[in-house]
Amino acid sequence: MQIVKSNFGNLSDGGPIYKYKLINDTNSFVSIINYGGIINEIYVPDKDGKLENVVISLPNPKDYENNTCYFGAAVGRIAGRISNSSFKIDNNFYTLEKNCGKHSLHGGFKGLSRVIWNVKEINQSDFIGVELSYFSKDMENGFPGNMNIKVLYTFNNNNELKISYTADTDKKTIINMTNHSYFNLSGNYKEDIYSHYLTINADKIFELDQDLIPTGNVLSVGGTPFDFRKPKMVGTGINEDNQQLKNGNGYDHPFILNKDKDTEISICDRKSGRILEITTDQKSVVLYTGNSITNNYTYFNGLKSRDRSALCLETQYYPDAINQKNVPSNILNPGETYKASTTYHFKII
Ligand code: FUC
Repeated sequence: MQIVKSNFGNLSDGGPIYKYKLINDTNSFVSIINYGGIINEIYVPDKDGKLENVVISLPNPKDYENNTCYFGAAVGRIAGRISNSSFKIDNNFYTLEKNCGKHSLHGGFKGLSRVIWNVKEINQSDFIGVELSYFSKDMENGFPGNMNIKVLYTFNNNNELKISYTADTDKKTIINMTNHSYFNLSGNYKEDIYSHYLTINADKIFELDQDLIPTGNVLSVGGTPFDFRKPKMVGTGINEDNQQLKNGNGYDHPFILNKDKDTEISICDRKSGRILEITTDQKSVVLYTGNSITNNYTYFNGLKSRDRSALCLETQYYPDAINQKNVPSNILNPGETYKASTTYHFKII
């Protein structure tokens, strides 16, 4: 296994960006860049051993700078929306940037997905990796607390990519991180994602309003297009006449994981034979079917971007928890360490 560091190009202010390619002994690889902690590419084999890219990948740093899709990024301090861009801890009110109508999305305009991270390469006998670290100042983007934030990406010879997040603070604050990779297992986006079989071990989802903010109600998936408890094609119910799907313009919903199986989320593309199994210590996953990718981007292989060309499975704590009455809030106190991890295991049928 080896790590290959290369120049990935420059940001619009001229700053150089580097790519760290984690290559295992089967030649599968995962590339991470120091801008936004972005996973730039994941090459894993299909059933005939052909290595192809299974995530949306843009060719240079400037493309990532200008995108509003958070392609591949480490998202924080808070993944998803904070309703009305405000929250309260004890008697302190905090106001955030409104970058999604009146709400705050994915940590604000210049959240963790748009900063430069320090990188430490890690070479162990059974895995390789990069540890990204970033010091986020008190009140950066409106969030309290000086925070030391780390994201560790490791890759091994079983094609397991593990992402582990840790953070500490010197003031009561909130944090909820995720990775925003867009998966398409067909390889280089040959096929759309409607024929991917998806399994999510979740009996319930959070109901969302038209702004995609949780209403406080929990809905059972049984008999609805949200039932992925047995493998089902993503396209099967996506166009059903369902108010929740209308609100999201497709799937853009937090599933409450049952937490009674090791692998709670999986996708399978039967044609290529690729399977992705996801295990996480987080309580929920947002399934986002790339409903508003638009045609504004060009992927690494020259293909024009398009809606629904890939899907995200954003493992995380419950969205908008600090403002939701019926879920425990996710306050991090000084002296405590925030910890979250998710493993993406790429396999063949
Ligand atoms: C997901 C969605 C949002 C948004 C963003 C880019 O996390 O929940 O609706 O489009 O990605």
